[in-house]
Amino acid sequence: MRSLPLSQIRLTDPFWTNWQKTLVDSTLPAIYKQLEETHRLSNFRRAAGLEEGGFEGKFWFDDSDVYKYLEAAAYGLAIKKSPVVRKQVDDTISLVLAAQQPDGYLNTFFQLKHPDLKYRNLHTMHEMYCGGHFIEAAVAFAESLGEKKLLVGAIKYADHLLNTFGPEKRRGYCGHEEIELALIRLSDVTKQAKYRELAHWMIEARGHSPSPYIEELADQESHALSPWARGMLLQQERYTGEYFQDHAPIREHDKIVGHAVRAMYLYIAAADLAADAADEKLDTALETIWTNLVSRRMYVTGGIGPSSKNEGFTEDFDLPNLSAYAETCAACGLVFWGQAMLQATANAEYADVMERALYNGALAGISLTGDKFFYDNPLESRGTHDRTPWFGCACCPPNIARLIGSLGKYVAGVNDSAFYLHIPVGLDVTTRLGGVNTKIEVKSNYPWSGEIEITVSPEKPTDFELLVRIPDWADDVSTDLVNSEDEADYESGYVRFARRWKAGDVVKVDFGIQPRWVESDPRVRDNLGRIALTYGPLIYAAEEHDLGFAPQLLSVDPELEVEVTESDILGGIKLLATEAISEREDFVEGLYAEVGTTGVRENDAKFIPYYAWNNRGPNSMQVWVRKG
Ligand code: FUB
Ligand code: ZN
Repeated sequence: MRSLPLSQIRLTDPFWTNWQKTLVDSTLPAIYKQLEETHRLSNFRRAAGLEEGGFEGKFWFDDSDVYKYLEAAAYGLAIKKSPVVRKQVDDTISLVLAAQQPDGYLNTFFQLKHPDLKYRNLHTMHEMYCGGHFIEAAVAFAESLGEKKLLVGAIKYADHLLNTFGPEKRRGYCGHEEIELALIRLSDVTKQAKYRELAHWMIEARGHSPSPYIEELADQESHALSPWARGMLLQQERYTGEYFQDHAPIREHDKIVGHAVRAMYLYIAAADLAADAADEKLDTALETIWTNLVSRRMYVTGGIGPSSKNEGFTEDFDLPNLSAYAETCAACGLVFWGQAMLQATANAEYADVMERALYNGALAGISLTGDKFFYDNPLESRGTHDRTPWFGCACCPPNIARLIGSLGKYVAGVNDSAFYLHIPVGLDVTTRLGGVNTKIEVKSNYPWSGEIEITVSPEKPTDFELLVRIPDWADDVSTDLVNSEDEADYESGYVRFARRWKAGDVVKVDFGIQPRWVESDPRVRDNLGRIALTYGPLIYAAEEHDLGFAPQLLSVDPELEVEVTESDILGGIKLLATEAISEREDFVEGLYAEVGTTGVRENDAKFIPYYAWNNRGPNSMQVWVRKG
């Protein structure tokens, strides 16, 4: 199964069309402004010789933010014309190409600051990570807009890599995975196998002892760029490599470890390797890692990587709420990896996770206004968290931007004889099915309503399968193939209609969205005695703004009715409300007293979607509330 080219799919439901409009009108200009103000664009000007000065900025991978912005802008411009974004993008592309060396190398940190140290500190310095994002931006322009200017530079860059690394050349791979998946995308768009081969070789090279990173430590001069890295590389002077997923050859990985974003990006590329070689051992390894992640190490929001220490994974069931790191990039990465696994298997379980991460853990990373961002996404706040316009390490803003822009790639999939609706958003698609040009229109007001209507219009009657995912949370689904006696069957989490279609055939599906309380595996100690409220794909949270007091004081009874009401707050969310008890904060006896001293009162507790929290300023918030 493959995703649809963005030129063939348009999202039409109010929820996502609003986010995509916000992307073009607000997010992209806001990110561009930050790129300029934080010298990220000046670095390119300086490397191009258009301006005097050296590298400015806190991080050696600042270039990657410029590329991720470009990638998001390519998607945005395919959705909506904007002369402002167009001009900013054209200027940026010119700068990037002007900064590239004649031999294809491009990295403003090294060009401006350490020209003699290129590729000598692969473990920390992110050169190929930046290059990977350069390639992804170029591919996005080629695929979404048919513009190849940046692609010419990206090919030159990839050829430079091919001349430097590989089986007969140097054994080297980047400490932050990304180049692998980017080379695969480049292969797809150029139809040149050599880029995919290099990507696959890098995945295979990883995790074998001795790691090239150990040898790099002996290079005093390049090691001086990242003296702190010694502690990450060596534990009691022993190399473990887990942080970079360099701890074992890929087929021996049996759980998710290390830095979360790195892991996601590696396994996206590995899914391609597995599919390419029909490699059962690798399939099994990927399934095992995935299962470990989603059944023991993922927040209910689809956030992943609980710890700020390694920006990544710790132990099974270690999912603290208040200190959750759950980086926005990691949730985006989970959507991306979920899609790669889904395309390889057509198993709806991957789409369940994609949907969870998309509507919750990833989307919480951006404000409703599109110009403020979260880096970490806790499931509880005591009023100290607040989205900001930018970060010193600014990976998250352009990552959520590129996900929103490219959403059409994640919600549906096709092969020659089947159309898959993974996430029931509203959309218009024109594609070839059963050898015939076919229009598919999905009318939907998801996630606020579970009722959708699919109209299928092939140019002439044709046979193909229409598959609609039954979400894991849906327990009362009805389907209706209007004016037909044809039966549907079920396959790997999808309801399937396999038949001859003619223009105007209609399928109606009702996913029966109702508020539902969920609980966790008791081994997640932080959630013991707690429950979380959901509505379709959305995880809800209680915020002090709606309660008038901190949600930590609440206790709710899951047996009581949850009322659903339309609202015009927070962009028109559905509010959920239930009767609840809360402790009064009028404890006057000192710090400790007899049980029963604390008074309680009855409240009407309102809940809002988690993604929409902190849009009315900082305040206390909780996803897992006490069960009373
Ligand atoms: O290192 C590049 C990016 O910055 C990572 O993906 C994020 O976790 C942050 O460290
Ligand atoms: Zn990030």
